Amino acid sequence: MAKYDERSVNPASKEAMKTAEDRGVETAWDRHKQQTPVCGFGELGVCCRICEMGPCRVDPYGNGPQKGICGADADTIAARHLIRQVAAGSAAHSDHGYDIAHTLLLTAQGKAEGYKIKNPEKLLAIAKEIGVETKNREINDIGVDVAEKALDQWRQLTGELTYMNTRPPKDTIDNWRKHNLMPSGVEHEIVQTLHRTHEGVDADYKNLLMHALKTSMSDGWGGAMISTDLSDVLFGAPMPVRSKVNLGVLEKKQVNIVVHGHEPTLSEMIVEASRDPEMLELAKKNGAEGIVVGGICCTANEILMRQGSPVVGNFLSQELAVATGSVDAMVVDVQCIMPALAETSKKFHTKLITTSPKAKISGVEHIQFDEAKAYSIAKEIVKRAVENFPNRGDVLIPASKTDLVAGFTVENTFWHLGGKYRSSFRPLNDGIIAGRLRGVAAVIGCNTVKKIQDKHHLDMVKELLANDVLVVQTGCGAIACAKEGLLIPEAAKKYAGKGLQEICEATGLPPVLHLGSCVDNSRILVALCEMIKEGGLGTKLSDLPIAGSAPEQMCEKAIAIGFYCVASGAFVNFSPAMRVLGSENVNKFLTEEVEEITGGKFNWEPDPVEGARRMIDHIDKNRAKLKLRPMLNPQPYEPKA
Ligand code: NFS
Ligand code: SF4
Repeated sequence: MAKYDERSVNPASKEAMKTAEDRGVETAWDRHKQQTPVCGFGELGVCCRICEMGPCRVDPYGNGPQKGICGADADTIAARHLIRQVAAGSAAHSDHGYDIAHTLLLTAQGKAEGYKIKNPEKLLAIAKEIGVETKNREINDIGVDVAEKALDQWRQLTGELTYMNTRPPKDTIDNWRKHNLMPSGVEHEIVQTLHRTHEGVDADYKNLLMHALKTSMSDGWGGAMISTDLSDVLFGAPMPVRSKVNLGVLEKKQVNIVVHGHEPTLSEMIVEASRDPEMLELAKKNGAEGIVVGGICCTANEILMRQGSPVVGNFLSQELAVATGSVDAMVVDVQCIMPALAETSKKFHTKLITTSPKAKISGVEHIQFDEAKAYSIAKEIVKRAVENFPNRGDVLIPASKTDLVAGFTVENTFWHLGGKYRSSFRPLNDGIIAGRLRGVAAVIGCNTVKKIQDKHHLDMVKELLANDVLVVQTGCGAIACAKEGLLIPEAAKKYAGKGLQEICEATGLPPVLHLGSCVDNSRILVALCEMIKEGGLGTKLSDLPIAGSAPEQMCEKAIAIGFYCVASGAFVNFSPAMRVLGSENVNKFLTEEVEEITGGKFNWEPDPVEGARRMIDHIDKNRAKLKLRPMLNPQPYEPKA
């Protein structure tokens, strides 16, 4: 197994890698190797292919051309490329949010089969917040108006996003207004990004990057936040739930359906269909003892949070799951789905099924999902999986699976922290003010073949915990730490500093809180707003002793998240670094100058422990500014004076 040490720290992953290799299955790690050596110009962000006169490149060492054919320099080229990535990431989260809002609309109109508004309390709260009349009205009528108003956030061309007015502290809003960081509408900013980055438009890197910050806000405080809120309305608010994670959740004697992708609209229905007595009967007839629906990537987080469904793995485990030979159907919708799955699943009996009109793969069976007939379609998909069970060949499932607790939200977490009768953020703020907790860190994001799978999440989180930093997680990072057993209350004793340990003991919370999928990073933004509201930790989001990181980031969505966190005032350690190192100016803006504007900035530290320490440095800096008392207990990491 040592051979796979450079690919993953997870024993089950390594076991499945060996199985894959023995079975002649190529994985992302193999293809990564085939891609080396990588193009240096691309890596440094100084390659431009925006117009048809190019591609052009700038020599970052000053020996070759310093400008493209049109005269664009390294700053313009790097900034332009990056802000398109921000727009693409924002579009991905926001389009997901749009689908959720649209599903709410259809549901409230009675046009969506199988869905209902499971959380009317949250709907009412949102209605009040965004100015929808609630008095003496049917819940579905309110639902229609809330959905329409939400959809307006995409269509709107003037004004400001609603949540950016209702949720953050006033000083933060004032600062955003001063710097023109309030988006008018989700789609408008993305359209403008594409215009500005067209050949011969914006050639001022600062102007470009400021627009990237603004565009990303339409994700964090717009599309993603609406997605989270309306998912809670439709599918119910998550509550703390125990489940299991890792390849070992796949069952030898049961039908295994893996749902992979992002939107809960489909996966929720598949979970429901898998519990249908008719389907369970069919499973028995086909020789299976039951039906497992397990998730990969963020769709896993969605059904974990709300249904307690087991998690098969994170991004880099998708091919490994198929290689076990035990997946009867892999059902995918949008985002983070490797096209390679088509070839891998052909080597086994696995039925790969695409479901979104936006995401097909050549040669792969497509069963189009439609909200109007959601339950029937979900049942049809489950049926295909069940009927495929007898076609299995050799099955080799790694035994490993780990316990986890997930399902934390702004509403329920701090209800916990406050004890049963004191639902508030007071205990969290008090813990920080008293020096029991050093601060809060969000460690989020993906896996990438450029890093050893999960290692950077784990090393970073452990360093933070040891230093009394409460960690919140989403996405594939949360799955990484879940596999290691960090998401159970017992982990506090093993990994947390004394102060954090005491808090975990008193509340029964794990030291690492799983807050959901990547769109649920919006929950973190809302939690920060609540911390300011509670008092004692400053008046702006950027005053808080908090920090963020994506230590194994790989996609445009992660870049967009990084941007809205920095725009919202957070220090963000992001690795691998964005492709801007070929432009000194762009790099300097992102890692230094932007702090003057938003109070947040990027840092590219690749070493996870050092990255954690830079986050702690920032937390300490803000603690000092707030004149908080020194930490109660000795800390393993003390910054050099
Ligand atoms: Ni987030 Fe979630 Fe995972 Fe990265 Fe992909 S699944 S939306 S993008 S890889 S964390
Ligand atoms: Fe080259 Fe300018 Fe065209 Fe980019 S936009 S490909 S730098 S000519």
